[in-house]
Amino acid sequence: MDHAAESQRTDLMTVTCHVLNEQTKHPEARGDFSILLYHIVLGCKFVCTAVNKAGLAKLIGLAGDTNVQGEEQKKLDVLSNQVFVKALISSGRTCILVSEEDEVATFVEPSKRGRYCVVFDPLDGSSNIDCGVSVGTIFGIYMVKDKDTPTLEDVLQPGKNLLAAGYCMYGSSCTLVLSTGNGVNGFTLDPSLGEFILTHPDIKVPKAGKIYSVNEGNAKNWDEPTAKYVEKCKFSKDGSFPKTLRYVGSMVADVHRTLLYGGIFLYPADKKSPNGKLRVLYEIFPMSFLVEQAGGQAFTGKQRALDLVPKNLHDRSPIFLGSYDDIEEIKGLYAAAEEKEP
Ligand code: FDP
Repeated sequence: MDHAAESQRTDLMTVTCHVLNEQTKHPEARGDFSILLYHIVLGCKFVCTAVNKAGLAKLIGLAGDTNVQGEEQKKLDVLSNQVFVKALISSGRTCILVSEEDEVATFVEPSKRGRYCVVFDPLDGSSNIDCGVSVGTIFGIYMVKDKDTPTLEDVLQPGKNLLAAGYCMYGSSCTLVLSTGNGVNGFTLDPSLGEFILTHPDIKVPKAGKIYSVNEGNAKNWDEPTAKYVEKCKFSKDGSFPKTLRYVGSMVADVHRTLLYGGIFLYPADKKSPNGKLRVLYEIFPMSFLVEQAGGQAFTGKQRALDLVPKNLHDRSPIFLGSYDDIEEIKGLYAAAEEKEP
């Protein structure tokens, strides 16, 4: 990239303009989807500001502390959830909300109802907040079948039915990555403008990668295909270089790196957690949607991740996602293990 030329660019494309441009490709569109995304972006900006201040919490009384007025302050994940729930309901375009923070789904009251269901994790990776590691918001959007009679079936849909998905990473910069089913684009928040600017158009995950990303502390409980794969990453027998290990432990950061640099992110099943750790609806589906839209693959160990049909809102599944070729390899190992089974 020619950085000198980039710094002189004046044709800045904001995420709002980008979404409106996309809308013009659908003459029947009424702008509801653009309004919904505008509210999601607003929630992301709010959470970004809150996360940036997290390090000052002890000093100025944020997150779980008592402020100068003696009021109890909310923890960042609780605060983020409330911000998103309010932003989504006030868009007037949502019908059902499923949040990682809430045990049950929120059915929006009829007077504020719209056609969209949003599944989201308002602050994923929040165990990393106190040490300043990147965290993020993950979201997916479905269309309700009948907005007058919404049911849980409207959100217990396979990931392949998602209309859009994205995440916002609160890291060294604040980055929004979005797909409306027509490729993947990345936007970086310009804090002086308060706008997300298109900085990573048409993201494509490299076909093969040199990085593997997994919590190796769980290795003693892995199944054979996962163990074999990771062994191969380190001690390849075909003369290829060993892969590099990178694991932040914050899904948004690990998936973001995988999208940009390629490689594989794994959160497999293990003996202690036979369904893995990550949640299907608001972690696995949106990330798998983005990875597929960027030319990669997402696999559960048994099937394409986006074909899963969740039974419950907070279901979990093992997940392997990333570069096309790397996922082919792990698929091969699982297929071989299945053939061996009596
Ligand atoms: P966290 O527990 O910090 O909220 O699902 C949540 C998540 O983080 C993911 O963001 C991350 O990929 C994963 O858990 C990390 O799990 P391990 O600590 O078991 O590696």
